[in-house]
Amino acid sequence: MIRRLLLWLVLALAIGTLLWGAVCALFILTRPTVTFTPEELARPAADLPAGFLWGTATSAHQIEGGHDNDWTRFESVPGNIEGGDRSTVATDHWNRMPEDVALMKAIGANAYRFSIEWSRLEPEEGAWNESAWSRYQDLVRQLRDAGITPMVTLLHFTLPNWLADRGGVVAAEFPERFSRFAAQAGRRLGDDVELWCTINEPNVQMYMGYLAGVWPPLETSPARAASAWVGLARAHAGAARALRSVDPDARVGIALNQMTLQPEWRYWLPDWLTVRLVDQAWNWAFYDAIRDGRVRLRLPGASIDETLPDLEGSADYFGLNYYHRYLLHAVPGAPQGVQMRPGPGMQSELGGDPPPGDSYPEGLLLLMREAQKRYGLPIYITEAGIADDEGVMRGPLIRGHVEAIQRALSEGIPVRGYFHWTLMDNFEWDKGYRPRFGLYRVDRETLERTPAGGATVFAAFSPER
Ligand code: IFM
Repeated sequence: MIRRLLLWLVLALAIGTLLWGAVCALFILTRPTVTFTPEELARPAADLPAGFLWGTATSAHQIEGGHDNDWTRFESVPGNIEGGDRSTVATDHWNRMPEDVALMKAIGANAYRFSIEWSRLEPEEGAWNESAWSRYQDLVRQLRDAGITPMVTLLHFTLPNWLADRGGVVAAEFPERFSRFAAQAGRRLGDDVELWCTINEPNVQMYMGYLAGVWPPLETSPARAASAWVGLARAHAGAARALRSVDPDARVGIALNQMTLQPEWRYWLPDWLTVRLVDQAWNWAFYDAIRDGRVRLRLPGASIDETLPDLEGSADYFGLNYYHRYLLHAVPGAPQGVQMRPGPGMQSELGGDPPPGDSYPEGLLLLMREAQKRYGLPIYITEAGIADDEGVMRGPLIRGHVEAIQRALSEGIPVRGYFHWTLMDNFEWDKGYRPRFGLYRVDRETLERTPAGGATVFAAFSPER
């Protein structure tokens, strides 16, 4: 009797182990990893194809100075920004545009992604600031004269105060007001601008402002986060329609923050399931909604399933902002049930608690493959970079990104451009000026720009060299 029981027990254990192994193998096989060897990273990259956009990315609030918007109000509250830093002057780019265009040219950039500041252009509802519009028109002309293709972002986190006061991105009127702004931009800049990015990182704006509660409007409500998501999705759809109707050549997309997510324990099913859930919500839900015309998002504490026909087909390209890899571990009781930690790669100096993920250039290839599988759209890497004060990690990082791009191209994935974040050190939101992401180092006293570590590597890969 006992022997029989033991036999059954062993059998059950063996079958259980087999099943467990099969399920883990299924997850592992459906999410392959990739590692670039030191030799691959050291080899001189083959030339990027003709027409490949090789540039830098910035945002208005982080570099221009002289703003009056929801963020400047937020910055005025002690404790909101590390070191008490303010964006008042930023890098004074507003007054140094020709100098900064020359900096781009000097490192071989042939493209530039920047944002136009809504609060400057429409400081009061419906009142357009003509001189600010002409400053941007001028910038676009300077870029074109220098052989630099512009990509214009319409919303990069900051909102005019009049809109923030009425609820910001969750206000019912937000999508319509934003579409009107997009139409103005298309009319005024469309002759020289083809590439548009409606919104930068809607997933970050939703998470930081409405779930983590560390950016304006400092909320921590899943229900409000879900409304913010829908508001941003509607606003994107409206802006895409507006741009396409005033400028038939417009090519429109949205830049999503994407992360490589891996299980902390490779043979632990709950970690794989956590990876699945977070990956879908963070990396794919927004563009899936654009593909399907239906917003589906599951957050801990709220979920959305809403049909938005206008969204369908509202992107001509996939915009990918890439910085971090995280290892995820399912921990009941942890915030949102997940513990996140960086992998073993280069560590960004962005700081924070928990610390940001590590830099893992291979992840860029994995994300491009998945995006290609899901959407089949041309891909622009709309941002990628690292906070690196000494400038020793930036060069290797760029090499890794180029390797990822070359491999993607060789697999037939239509990668069309790479915008390194960022041209020069700038105002890094709640972290102030401490993290240095720039290909140019900015002296905080004199605002003088000098090439930083990584600038020569960036220049060496330029298709213009
Ligand atoms: O500085 C930010 C940018 O505004 C959005 N993407 C990430 C960058 C680095 O943290």
